[in-house]
Amino acid sequence: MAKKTYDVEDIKVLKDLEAIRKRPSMYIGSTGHRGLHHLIYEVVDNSIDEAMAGACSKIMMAVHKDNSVTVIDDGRGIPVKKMKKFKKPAVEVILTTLHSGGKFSEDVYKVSGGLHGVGLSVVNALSSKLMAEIRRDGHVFRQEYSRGKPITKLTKYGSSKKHGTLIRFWPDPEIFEDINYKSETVLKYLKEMAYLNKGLKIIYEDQRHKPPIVEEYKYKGGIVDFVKDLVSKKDSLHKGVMYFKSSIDTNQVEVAMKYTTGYSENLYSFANNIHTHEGGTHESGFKKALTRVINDYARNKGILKDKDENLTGEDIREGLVAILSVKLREPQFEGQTKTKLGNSEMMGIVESIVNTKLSEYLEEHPAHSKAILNKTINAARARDAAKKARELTRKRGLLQSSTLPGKLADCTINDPSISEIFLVEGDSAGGSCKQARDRQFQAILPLRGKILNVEKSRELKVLSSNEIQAIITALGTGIKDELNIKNARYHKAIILCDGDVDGSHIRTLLLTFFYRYMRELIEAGYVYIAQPPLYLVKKRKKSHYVYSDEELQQLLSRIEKKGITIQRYKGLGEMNPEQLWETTMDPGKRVILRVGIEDAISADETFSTLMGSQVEPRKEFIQKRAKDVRFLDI
Ligand code: 0RA
Repeated sequence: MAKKTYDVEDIKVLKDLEAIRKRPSMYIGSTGHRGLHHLIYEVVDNSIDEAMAGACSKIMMAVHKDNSVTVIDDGRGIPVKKMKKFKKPAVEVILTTLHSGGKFSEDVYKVSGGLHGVGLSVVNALSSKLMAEIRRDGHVFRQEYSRGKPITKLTKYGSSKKHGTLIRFWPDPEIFEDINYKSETVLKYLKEMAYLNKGLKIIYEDQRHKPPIVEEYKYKGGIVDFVKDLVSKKDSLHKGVMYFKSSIDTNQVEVAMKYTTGYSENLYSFANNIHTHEGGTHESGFKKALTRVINDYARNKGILKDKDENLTGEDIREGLVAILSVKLREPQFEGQTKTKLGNSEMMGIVESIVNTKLSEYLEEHPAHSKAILNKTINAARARDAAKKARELTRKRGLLQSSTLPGKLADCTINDPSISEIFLVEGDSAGGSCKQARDRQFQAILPLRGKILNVEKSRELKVLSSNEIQAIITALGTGIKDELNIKNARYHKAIILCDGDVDGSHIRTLLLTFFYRYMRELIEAGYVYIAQPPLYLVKKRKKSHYVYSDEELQQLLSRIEKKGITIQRYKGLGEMNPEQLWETTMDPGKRVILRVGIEDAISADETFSTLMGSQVEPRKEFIQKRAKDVRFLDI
């Protein structure tokens, strides 16, 4: 009888393993960049669970030279006792059975549901090798696996008074398209975890660099520090950070928020430390309460009169930076990327807590309240004006394609699917492009200087900018809710800027505009970035275009350097029309990058940091990213 149970359990393990390796995306979302990083999140989430249970104060992680990853925590250590049912140590069961982690502990809050919480067995199955080392019950234990199967027994090594878990895994190149971890992605996640778990120390070491990149995060202020960080590049509307924390039964709600003088809304919500990108019930509850409290306050103080309409949620959230973090026992995650909280009870819970706490705050801080109300009322007026302006422009047909902008050199063919438009930095480069193009299917729209930063301006101002009107009209789709992709006049909108820092700034301004006003265009895959060459290398009669610094280094190391000349193109204007055609516009030879939103959220965050109102952080970002073309394929 006992033997039979053993077989059944063993078969289940093999089945789980096969299922995970056959369809990895079902468990980790993808086998690309996101899926690869998900392995780290999965392991660290387990350590975070220990921290939430009050059993862990420090997490260390390292990315090694071979892209293997070690995560060490000082938690209780994965249990090692033999389990009767499985005839195996608990750790082996946890590392080889789907969704088994939760069953071993009574901890109240668990990262579970959604893509997070699929369990360590998924990481194990998708790793060419995995090593677990556990300190608990006075000993050190170790076991090794390959592609999910144990290759050693759990072995006791000497004694130790410490407790904790070490997991090292080697992501399987048979599964992942690319096994290179990206420090930036990992650090962003670790920093977020440190903010959400007040006082938890998280140390990161990237050993692929010489010397290694080391970062350490620990925040005494928790999400208050998070908000301070988010507003550090922006201008504040009031002093301090509004903060409150409260619970109903076992449901915890924590909020930190602050208003900036800007116009965008940045609300980040979390449930059991999982970033709920798609929002959900907790976010709805927060928004409802915020709208109600501000309106009530405005009426009580006589700022809104009986005849006045209520302020809208959108007006009230203008310039707001907020972190909403909830903890609940059995979170349910829904939505396309499983990042939308579904527990219906959370709506009322968050609403009621925010109602009470925020009203108290406003009463206690009249100066802040006044500043917030002023801003909100201005936002309402601007929204009203924008609506009227939009109606007017619509009436005049400005946002439709009836009157094409004067600067546009349109193509002659009338088939959008093979037509393209180049949005070109500067009038002079625009002129060269007009001469160089194939006028049958290539249209040129020159743009003067820097276009408006849409992150820093309200809609009314954005829509009254000439350059932006020209873009909208030329593309023909309309914007925002009224965008109709079927009306696109070109299926390729190609951004063409200089290869310098200014050029990359203009390119980002354009992308921000597309992201905020014409997102569907990006989603449809209609937005592209042109790649003009950076250098022209000549040797005797042969010339060679070079598109990046790395390529130049490679070329120079290959060829005899005597008798060569290198010309660096500072701007598009330095190329004559033939060169421009040959290198950048000829569909037979050019390379263009399609701008995709694989992850709309990281794009949003990228644009928010980039477009904040203080100049310095922005510069730093651009220079760091300027050469990294792949980032544009967000
Ligand atoms: C199951 C039960 C307990 C802890 C863990 C798993 C655990 C897993 C990981 C993964 C990385 N670090 C970890 N730390 C702990 C509870 C153990 C107990 O009650 O003693």
